[in-house]
Amino acid sequence: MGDYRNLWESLGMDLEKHDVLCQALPPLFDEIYLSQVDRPQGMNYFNFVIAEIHGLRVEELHTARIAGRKVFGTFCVFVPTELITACDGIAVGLCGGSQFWVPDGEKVLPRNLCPLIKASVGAKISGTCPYFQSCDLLVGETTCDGKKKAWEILNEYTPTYVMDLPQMKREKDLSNWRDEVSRFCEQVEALTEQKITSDNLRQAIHLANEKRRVLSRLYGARKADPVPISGKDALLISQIAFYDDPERFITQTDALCEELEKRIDQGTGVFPKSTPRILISGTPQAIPNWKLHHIIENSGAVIVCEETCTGTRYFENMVDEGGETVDEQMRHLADRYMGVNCACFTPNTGRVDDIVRLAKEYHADGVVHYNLPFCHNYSIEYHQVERALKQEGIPVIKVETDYGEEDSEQIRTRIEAFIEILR
Ligand code: BJ8
Repeated sequence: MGDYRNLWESLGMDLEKHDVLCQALPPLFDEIYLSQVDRPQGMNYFNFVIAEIHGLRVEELHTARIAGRKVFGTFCVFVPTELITACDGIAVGLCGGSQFWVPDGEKVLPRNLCPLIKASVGAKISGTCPYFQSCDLLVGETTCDGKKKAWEILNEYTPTYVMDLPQMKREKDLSNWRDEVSRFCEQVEALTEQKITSDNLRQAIHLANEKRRVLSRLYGARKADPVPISGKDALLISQIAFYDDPERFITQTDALCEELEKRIDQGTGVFPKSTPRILISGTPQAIPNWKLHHIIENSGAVIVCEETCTGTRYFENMVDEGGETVDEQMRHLADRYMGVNCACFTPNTGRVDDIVRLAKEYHADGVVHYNLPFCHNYSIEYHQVERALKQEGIPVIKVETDYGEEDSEQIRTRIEAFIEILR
């Protein structure tokens, strides 16, 4: 990474503490990522993005802000980022995936809380995340209880706007959600001092759909046997999708997909043909949470799909691009987002159906249900997921783990036993 100390200082970061964080990531990335063999050439771009994780993109945000553009930090795939793009703003996904930030989060939050929330809050209050420091507005949402209350704390540091997400999907909930999307639109217009028009919204919807399309293409390649790309690499790309420049991301991912499709034609892969195939389902995996993927892919299986918000829930379902007026476009936008099946909804049978469908589509031999500790929504929903998969004869195991390494060996033992069953 280049020298960005002046930039970080101007963002009010704790440089000493940040140095410790910067030293921890490269060896972790070397061990988990660069040690893989036969990686596609196209991964070089994503390696570069990680090498520059707190550098180049942060500098781009800084330059954009000097030019008057606004940066919005988001934490959930329900935030319609198209509205931000339409008003020439920049959306950046901020969920924290590092154990490094958890102790700082625990200074203001209870310990018995989801690590994703503790890490996200810790990243802000420790002053060690340049993305948090670059945000003009944080956008929270009423999903789980932990997040709902965390916004009140984050608001003490950076203005935080909260979208009221319904907890059910009845007609009246959809109608409330459409209103909520309009309310958010007004907020974005006010902050950016721009007006949404059918033209700028059409372009923004198209750009977001292109990102969905290219992620869908990437995931499509993972249906092949042998698999042309590891689950770890695919996860990395999904994680980067949340903060990279969208146009550049689309170009680079398309180029990678071309390479993957050639590999499929030639019958080459990163794991031998007939390696046991795993579908991950459950809570999101924010950078640098690569723990479960690393354990599974070092235990003789390959991950072929993630039914998570750093997976299919992020890119499945396009926004209908047919709207002519802003009202029609807003309606299509709101409707697409209501199609996301998060466990914060009740009932949420759509997610159970999705998991069964994806397991079949990706020819998964088994499902690993991944749960961050204290995420009750996903933990409780496991009951229905397990029952549906058993009915289909698809083996499933539940793994609940945080960002620490203490339980890695124990998880490895369980995963190895599970893979033995799949063989
Ligand atoms: S749409 S999964 S991104 S809310 S923070 S719910 S893990 S206890 S992140 Fe999420 Fe939106 Fe739903 Fe997706 Fe559980 Fe932790 Fe809450 Fe979490």
